[in-house]
Amino acid sequence: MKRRKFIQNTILSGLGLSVATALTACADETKMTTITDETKAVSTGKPVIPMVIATWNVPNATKKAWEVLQAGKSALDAVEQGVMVEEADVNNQSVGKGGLPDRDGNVTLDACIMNKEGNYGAVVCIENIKHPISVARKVMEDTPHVLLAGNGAKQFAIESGFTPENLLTEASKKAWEEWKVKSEYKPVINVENHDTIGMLAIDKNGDISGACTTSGLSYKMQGRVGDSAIIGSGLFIDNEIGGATATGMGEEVLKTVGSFLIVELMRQGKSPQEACEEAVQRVVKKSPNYKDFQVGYIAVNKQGETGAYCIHEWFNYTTYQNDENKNHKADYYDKKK
Ligand code: SD4
Repeated sequence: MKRRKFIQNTILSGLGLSVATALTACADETKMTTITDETKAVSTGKPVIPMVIATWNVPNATKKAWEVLQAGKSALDAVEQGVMVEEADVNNQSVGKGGLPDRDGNVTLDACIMNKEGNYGAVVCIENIKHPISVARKVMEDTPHVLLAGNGAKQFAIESGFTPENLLTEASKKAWEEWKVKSEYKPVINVENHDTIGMLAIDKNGDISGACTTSGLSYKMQGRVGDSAIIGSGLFIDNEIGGATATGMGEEVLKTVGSFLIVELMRQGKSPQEACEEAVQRVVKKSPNYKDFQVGYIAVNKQGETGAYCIHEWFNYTTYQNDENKNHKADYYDKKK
């Protein structure tokens, strides 16, 4: 099933009731590549690198990252430039410019990046900057800190040469205005639509990096920060082992430190697929209301073997590996409907 269908099937919560129409309208048919059958871990026995894996159906982003890797650049460059493609795409209403705003109409973005040395940089609740991932990289490389928030993050970005701009597009403003009619926050959540872009890459040297970028939960409370930019939750990389990244209900990912958990499970010998499944099961076990939200993980180990798993059907992800840019449907937990 295509992302459009996933969106149509989604019963959006009180946090984003009217988003369905907006997201359906914005879904770009040209980007819909074939979603293959549910895939378990790609187990090849021998390293399949370089490679790129990203949450959701983002062939333009994985293609960009792949090209960067083919040019002999680092995995860090690849994931930054890869997710920038989605940040710049105004039709993607969950990331960067065009992201859906918080309940007061502010587009606030979270992003983080992690390199092969285990260094990390992040920005949360940053406004007016189209490429938070690049600001996150600058935090990592140019400051003594790892995480800048809100105005401080924006100020740093401007001082670093980023140009502030309005990120609220007409389409997102319209969706927000429609949502405001009811402004329901009551969490009657079913499966929210999540389009956070988490990307992991392994370069020709076998080194791993990752990036994660989002506008977070639409119509969230002002100041709300999700999992995406928080180390260990939305993203974690250990160059000796592998990496993992998350999409979905950030509060649930945070409570189980999902990406760190997956990397640690791989360290203990689990495959990326087994590790993603166990991390999802951890969420399910801790949250009696797991039927009301989605969490999806992707992971890769040092050999380039991949895994993906989610709670509810229709989370998909994209890999660029073996010269092939491919979308896959992830296997899922809640099969008893
Ligand atoms: C968050 N994990 O802020 C993100 C939401 C998401 O597309 O995946 N949005 O909780």
